[in-house]
Amino acid sequence: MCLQTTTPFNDQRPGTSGLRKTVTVFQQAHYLENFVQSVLDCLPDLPGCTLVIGGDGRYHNDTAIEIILRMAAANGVARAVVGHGGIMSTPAASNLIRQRRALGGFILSASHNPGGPLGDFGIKFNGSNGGPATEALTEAFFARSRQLTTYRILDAVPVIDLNRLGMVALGPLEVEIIDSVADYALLMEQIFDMAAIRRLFAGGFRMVFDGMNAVTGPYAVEILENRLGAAQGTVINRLPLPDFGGHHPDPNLVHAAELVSMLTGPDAPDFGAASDGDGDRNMVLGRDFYISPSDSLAVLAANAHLVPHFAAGLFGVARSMPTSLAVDRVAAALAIPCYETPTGWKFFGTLLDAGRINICGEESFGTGSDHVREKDGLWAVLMWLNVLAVRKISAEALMREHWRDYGRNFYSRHDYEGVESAAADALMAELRSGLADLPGRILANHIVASADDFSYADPVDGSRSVRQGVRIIFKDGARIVYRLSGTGTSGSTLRVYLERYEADPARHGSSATEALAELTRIAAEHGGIARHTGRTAPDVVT
Ligand code: VG1
Ligand code: CO
Repeated sequence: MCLQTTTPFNDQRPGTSGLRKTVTVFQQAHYLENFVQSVLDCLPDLPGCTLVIGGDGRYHNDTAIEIILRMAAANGVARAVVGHGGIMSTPAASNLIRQRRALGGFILSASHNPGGPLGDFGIKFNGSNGGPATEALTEAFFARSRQLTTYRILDAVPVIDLNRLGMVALGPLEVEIIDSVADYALLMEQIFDMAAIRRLFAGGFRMVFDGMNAVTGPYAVEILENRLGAAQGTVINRLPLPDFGGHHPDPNLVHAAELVSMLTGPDAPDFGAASDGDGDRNMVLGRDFYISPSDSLAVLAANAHLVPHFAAGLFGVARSMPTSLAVDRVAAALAIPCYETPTGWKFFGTLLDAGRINICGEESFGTGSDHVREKDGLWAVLMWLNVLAVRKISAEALMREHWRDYGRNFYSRHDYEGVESAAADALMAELRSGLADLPGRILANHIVASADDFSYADPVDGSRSVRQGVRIIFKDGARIVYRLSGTGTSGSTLRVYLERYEADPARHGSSATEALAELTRIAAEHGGIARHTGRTAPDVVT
């Protein structure tokens, strides 16, 4: 046991989803150790507890796990449950924390950020409910990190071989290395109509799942190919690699270009899907047909009762504020509540725990339910497969039918990446200062109904979160939202979210780009995007 002296770092405030920095920052002496000790110091009941530890396999994963294990041992943790090879998807970790009644878990991932020695690394703590630490807790971690002068770590112990399944002792700590795929696959079998999906594949339904050389590959191979009978080779880029094979593991139209091209043309498979670095995101595609995450959330909510886990129906849904209002229309039709939360999965936790909602999602390719406390990429894909198997129609037909019944919320997100932070802050400050004058003003043809900086009071625990994004809501229901990303590691990323409702089925055929062209111009001009950032076009449009 060793009590190591250290000096605090001043930049360890977790963002939207954990602490994310470049690998080089994490490689500084004491950097990871300081953050881990700050987290451990904020946890009650640490002695004798169980912790789950795993990551998305990106560069620095093994080193970080070794450090966390030695620190857990020195801090009185009794048992650590670790994924085979140090690998565990975020939803699988959430499930294990719940199943093992662990005090919580460390998830090592920078999710959709690029990996490798020059890429990003991240660490996040999830609590005993399996969900990301609340904002109050992450603020406590940050406060502790600014005062930390010592940390505890076991020294002079051999390095554990994370590739050997079973139990091994690390000083007083029991380390259990497990195959996290098995537990996760079992959970999925309890939720879905596996027989119906098996029949779908047996009937010739073809799909491609892009693992993006990130964490989901092994889970997808086991569930889709081995248990559901999808053709061998359905899962591409299936091998988790420390640099994700040089790819950017962000499942969107830009970074999953290979999958998009495979889904194009008359001979393309029926269905395509991709997941991100840590397996919590999903993008789904029909043949020649892109499905926006907001639409996916809405259509899955509308058809959830076809899935055994939701056979009794939904009792509530939630979406993050920038996510489109498509799911609100489904909730209204079902006469169930729809909650609007700030961006980030941590805000769904209290609602899920309290049994107020059983499906929720974000526009950023995140969909999930009460089965775990994280968004879950493969779960969303299985939801689609289950619904398609029962409805016996194509993904495109299902979506078009949904628009016909509920109307279509045209939606798009524009990201301006790597903007100079001072410029991005100035843009947001200017937007905030102009909010009071907006209601009643006409921007192009649209009358502003309301404008604010979104704040949220958690209906379960009453905690408040402020400054969660500037929104301008027009009388016709159209919306523009501006916010800065909380997951980047250099400069700032400005996100602009655009949405417009169209009831008329005759107009549902246009592309989101066409339908949102006017709103895009208004957003650029009103935000002074070119003036502040020098950019005339976004880097990524989803
Ligand atoms: C982004 C998304 C947000 C998501 C978060 C973590 O955050 O917008 O919806 O919850 O990433 O997802 P931001 O602050 O960059 O907009 V993941 O898959 O990185 O754990
Ligand atoms: Co992720």
